[in-house]
Amino acid sequence: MVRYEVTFDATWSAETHLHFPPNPHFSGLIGGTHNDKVVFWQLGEVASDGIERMAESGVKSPLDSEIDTAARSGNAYSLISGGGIGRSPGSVSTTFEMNSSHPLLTVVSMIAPSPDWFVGVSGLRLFQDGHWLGEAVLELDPYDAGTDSGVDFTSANDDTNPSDQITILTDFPFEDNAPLGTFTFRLLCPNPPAGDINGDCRVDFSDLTLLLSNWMLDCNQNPMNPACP
Ligand SMILES: [Ca+2]
Ligand SMILES: [Ca+2]
Ligand SMILES: [Ca+2]
Repeated sequence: MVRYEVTFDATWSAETHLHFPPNPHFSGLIGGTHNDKVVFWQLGEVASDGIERMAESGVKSPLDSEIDTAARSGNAYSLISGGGIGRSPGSVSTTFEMNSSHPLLTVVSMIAPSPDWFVGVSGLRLFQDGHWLGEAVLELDPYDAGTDSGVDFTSANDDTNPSDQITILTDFPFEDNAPLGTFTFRLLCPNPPAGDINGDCRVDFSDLTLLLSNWMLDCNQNPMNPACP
């Protein structure tokens, strides 16, 4: 089992986007860690009830129940549930646990106010080639859940029935094609093994490279070397 921290840095602002609503915010982070036998949402597919409710109202239920159901069948491991961003631009972090039989991660947040727009990631793999990624940074595009037909941030509710596919929003009001922020996933390593110089919880050639780059370094002779204080 390992622990990761996710930081949602929202950059969405009047500087990054031509159309920017009053009271810009993001709903609380919600998602889970899982294996490849389960998908909670996907571009080109129809949204689940949980994704519809999250994208339209910013609520965590019933998406949390969908993740819980997957956990009871062994396909999900942990729930990711964090705070929102009360005003964009802004930032929020939370931590969660994963294991190597559940190497994927899904997490979402509603763009607010909006009809059914959200940011998120689906099935991001953090365990690759036998080891955990020390850090992963993802740019966040705006997605349309396909469950409400409103076209502007504060459009009245207009249920899309039957639902359309989930798509990337590239037209009004996101025709700038600028990301709304980033998710940064960072492996937490409270007890690093001896020799783990870059703090990714394992000792390998990248640590050796750092060690050799500083080998016999004399900071009196080379005070400008980045390894010197
Ligand atoms: Ca829509
Ligand atoms: Ca709807
Ligand atoms: Ca290391």
